[in-house]
Amino acid sequence: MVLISPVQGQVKQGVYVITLDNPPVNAISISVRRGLISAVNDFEQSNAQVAVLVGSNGTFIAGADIHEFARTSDGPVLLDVVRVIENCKKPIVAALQGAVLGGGLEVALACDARIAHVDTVIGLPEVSLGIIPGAGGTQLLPRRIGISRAIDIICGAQRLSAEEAKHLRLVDSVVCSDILVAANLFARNIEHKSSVRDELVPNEDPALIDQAINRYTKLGRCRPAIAKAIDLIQAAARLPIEEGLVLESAAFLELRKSQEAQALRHLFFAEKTCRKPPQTKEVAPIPINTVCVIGAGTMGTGIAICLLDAEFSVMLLEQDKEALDKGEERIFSHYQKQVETGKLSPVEASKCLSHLLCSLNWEELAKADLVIEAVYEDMLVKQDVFKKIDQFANPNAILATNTSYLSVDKIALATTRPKRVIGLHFFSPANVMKLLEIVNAKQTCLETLHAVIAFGNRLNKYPVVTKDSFGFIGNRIYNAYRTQCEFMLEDGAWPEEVDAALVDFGMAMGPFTVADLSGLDIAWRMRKTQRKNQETRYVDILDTLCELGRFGRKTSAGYYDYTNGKKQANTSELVRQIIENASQRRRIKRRTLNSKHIQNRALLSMVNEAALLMREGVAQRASDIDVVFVHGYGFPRWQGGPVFWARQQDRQQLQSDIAGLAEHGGNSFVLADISILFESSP
Ligand code: T1G
Repeated sequence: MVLISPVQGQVKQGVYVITLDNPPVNAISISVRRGLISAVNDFEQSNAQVAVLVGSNGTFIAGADIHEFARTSDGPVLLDVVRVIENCKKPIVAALQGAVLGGGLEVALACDARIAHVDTVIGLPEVSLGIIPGAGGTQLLPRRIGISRAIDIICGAQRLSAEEAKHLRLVDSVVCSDILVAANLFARNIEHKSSVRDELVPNEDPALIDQAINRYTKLGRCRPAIAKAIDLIQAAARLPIEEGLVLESAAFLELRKSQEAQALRHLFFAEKTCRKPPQTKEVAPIPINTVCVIGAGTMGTGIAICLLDAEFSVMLLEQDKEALDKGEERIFSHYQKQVETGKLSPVEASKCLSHLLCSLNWEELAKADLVIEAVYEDMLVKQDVFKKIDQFANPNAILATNTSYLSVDKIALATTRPKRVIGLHFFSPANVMKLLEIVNAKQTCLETLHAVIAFGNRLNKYPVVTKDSFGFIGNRIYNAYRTQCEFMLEDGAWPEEVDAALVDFGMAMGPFTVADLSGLDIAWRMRKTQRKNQETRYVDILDTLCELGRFGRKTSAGYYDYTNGKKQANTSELVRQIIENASQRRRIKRRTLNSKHIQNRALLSMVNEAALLMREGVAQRASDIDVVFVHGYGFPRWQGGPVFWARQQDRQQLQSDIAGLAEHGGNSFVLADISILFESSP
């Protein structure tokens, strides 16, 4: 079998055109590296005096091939390609379009000029993968744009437009026409090489550099790639480029092996995978352009804003005029704030708002392709609303509920079209959180499922499909984790100790701080509707707090006390007494639990529940569970998610540690066989 190189070179009207074709994004794999080196050498031997490097598939180069990072491959590295381009005796012009990211920008900077199509996106986002630019980016970029801007772009993983890049002299010209024609024209007039590597880092005010460093050293913990990038960018000002490149290569190889980089790579692919609909027979698409949101409360208006941002036509429907006016006001003030903070221009904001219709008239429903119900979280209320929706909505419309734990199967039975009913569990604030749980009910048809997955992707969310099961994926795991943390309160820990241990692990907030934030009364109300099984260890600390009217931040008292909205670091004597009474009632002799113990029990409870969800078929893929917990519950990205964390442990030891949870959980604890987390597709 003849392997055709993904890189072809040929002379066209006196210009040597090097075309890179490695779909879908021209990632630089080993065959691309070999092909580029061979094409540049061939160009050098040819009669052509100038070359143009262009990508197929509507893009330049999206970077090194991330699939290759997990293995060491022999053959040339990307820095070898950069050097061959820089040392070529004749000039090479880069024709930029689509994505010019990571190694793609490093290759472009090695060229002698860069012409960019107006729609090009340019950047060095490697820190998002826990690594740093490894083919000269930390040394070339500051030579062209200075230290402080290079720190912003590399440590902030910033993606620049073509015009922004031109402003920084990263591209020589921006065109709206065919990029290859424009680059060829430019190439004919280029007279000599001009390599970025020969430039010196421009002098700049040290205060600007310090400010840039401060902007990123505070950014999140466990970000060794950011710290290393700052060191290397600053080194560019004092070291000859070859010395800087040696340091950069060593750091790149070290970071690439790091647990953080492996975790971030795992998430990169997990996020792509969850966006793909089930691979099945051809499915007739159901176009969604007009969406009706029912309920103008916090969730309803958050969902409406999310839809307006994605340029859907939105109808916000309420049955109560006052509630509708409040909801409309909430949306308008959101866009006003976006303009005040410069996130949107007045024109952009009014364009979004022009797609909004607020109404009390249910007849409007007939225009919607998709109806999203976001009313009070009560089964009877939702079933009534769905009966009404079913009457007014057009026959092809998809009907979705935003329920966070109620049965979508049951809600579907309230309609005459269960095949068109599905769950769309948005997370609050809906216009910010990227997770969208799609609840695929028993009668939901494939067309409906595919349509809402495409809808979720258009909202730029991660649409994770779950079966209809209490708590779906995220709340089910969160409930297990939160229950284990409550056990630890009775066993001897204070809320601030549990919260601190989990924040130390990397969670955005501890469970008791989260509980106070969301309101203890919500969980209290739900607990009262659930049958108590005597076998189950039930911690009633939250109930006692609620009976005292301590609902959390909104009542300035919950697990913690709040003064002027500020949380007191330690729990009060009253709360500690409530906790000690709970321990006494259970005849538990309280003992000190250290941070590691707290972290382990919390994580083990998540892993056990994840395995149960996989066994029950509620989650389709183990990697989906990581996407859910990172994007919905603040699990630290650099730890990869509960499943990724489990896969880093010794499997036998992990299974035995999880079995140990049974001593805390009583007879109701269901022990999972966690092997499924190691077997299922990534
Ligand atoms: N390597 C391998 N595959 C990649 C890839 C990459 N760099 N980028 C994207 N893909 C795949 C992706 O998995 C998906 O595959 C398909 O392309 C479409 O992606 C030495 C070391 C380019 C803006 O971080 O930001 O260079 O699921 O669904 O929405 O210094 O992908 O279809 O099989 O996202 O149009 C630095 C990461 C690498 C860029 C396109 N580069 N990619 O977005 O499509 S490190 C990046 C993106 C590096 C050097 C260092 C986006 C995109 P599949 P997609 P999209």
